[in-house]
Amino acid sequence: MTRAGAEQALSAARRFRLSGEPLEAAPLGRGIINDTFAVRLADGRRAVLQRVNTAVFRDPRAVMANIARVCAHVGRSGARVRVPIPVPSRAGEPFWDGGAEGFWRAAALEEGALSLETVDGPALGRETGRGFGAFAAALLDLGPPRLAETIPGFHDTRARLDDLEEAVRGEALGRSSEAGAELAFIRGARPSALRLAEAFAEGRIPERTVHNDTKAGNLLFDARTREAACVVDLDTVMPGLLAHDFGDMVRAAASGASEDEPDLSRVALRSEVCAALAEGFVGALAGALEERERDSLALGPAAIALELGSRFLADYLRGDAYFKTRRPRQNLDRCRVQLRLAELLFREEEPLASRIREYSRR
Ligand code: GN1
Ligand code: MG
Repeated sequence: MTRAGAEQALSAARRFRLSGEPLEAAPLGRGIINDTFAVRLADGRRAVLQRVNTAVFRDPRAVMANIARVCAHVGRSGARVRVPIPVPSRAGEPFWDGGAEGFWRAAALEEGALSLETVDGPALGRETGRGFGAFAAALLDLGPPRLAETIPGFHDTRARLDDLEEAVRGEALGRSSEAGAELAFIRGARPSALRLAEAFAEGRIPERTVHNDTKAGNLLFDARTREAACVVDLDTVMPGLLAHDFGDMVRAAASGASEDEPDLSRVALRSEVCAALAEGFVGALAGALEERERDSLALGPAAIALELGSRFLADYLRGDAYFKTRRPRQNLDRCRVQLRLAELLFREEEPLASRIREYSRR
């Protein structure tokens, strides 16, 4: 799927009931799936226009139906975190399906809310945990029907690891010779990474409705107070485990390094940031966590890091078809960062588990 440009975003913007005439569009954020733009309007406001990647989200209407239910529910819940306010299309739908021009949606851009891609210390870590925790807490009582699984098996770690093996078997580009050490690490860590999935398969922890993509860039902060303000990028909101949200959040924020850092010596683990993320997350879910679910949280970070590392590697072997890349070997670098993190996060599991127990007694 080729990327949409600013011109396309501008013409899509005209299909929505925005508060003013769209004047100018510019790329926004660092998502590696959808195309996101900020569109300046004649009345001085800005809107967020997004083209949904329909190669990834095969049923974008189901995605939008999930999001509508989740936003309505979180909005009513009194949660101390917001969700985006969608802008309807001229036809009154929560999206504009332009066929070959793409599947688009629009939302008001929150001025004064910032995306802080890196969690720069414990204070922001606590707020990140609190924001995502408050979102998860607000969804604990979302009634039936179950949300659509818009990407089946999204955090099915076993299926993700198996898919990597399939990519290795089907290899046509000769790239796996570059990734011998990575493959060996993933195979060796498989049993440890699968403990979370096993706890779920054996009925020891419940399914919840979760965000599934809790990197810090998907939470907006109040620019003045640095409080968590708004949870965005709700495409993958669907059934899953609290440990997935906790895990993805920690693996994404634990090191201050960027996700494609080629110099692995810069990928360190900041234990105090991990603890702060846990403190915020567990605090926001206070009382709702049963012992076994609480204890499952610490299994999330390393499992998700290994899973994502496998996804990056599988995509690299297949010629970079899924995640957007800007340079050769970017997905291999991304894979290496996640594997380094997985290694560090496995070691952090016990200390983190005991912190979580401590915070949940408060
Ligand atoms: C993708 O869309 P974005 O950039 O927020 C991916 C996540 C990964 C993340 C890694 C639908 O998220 O699972 O954790 O990249 N989303 C999808 O940066 O695959
Ligand atoms: Mg996303």
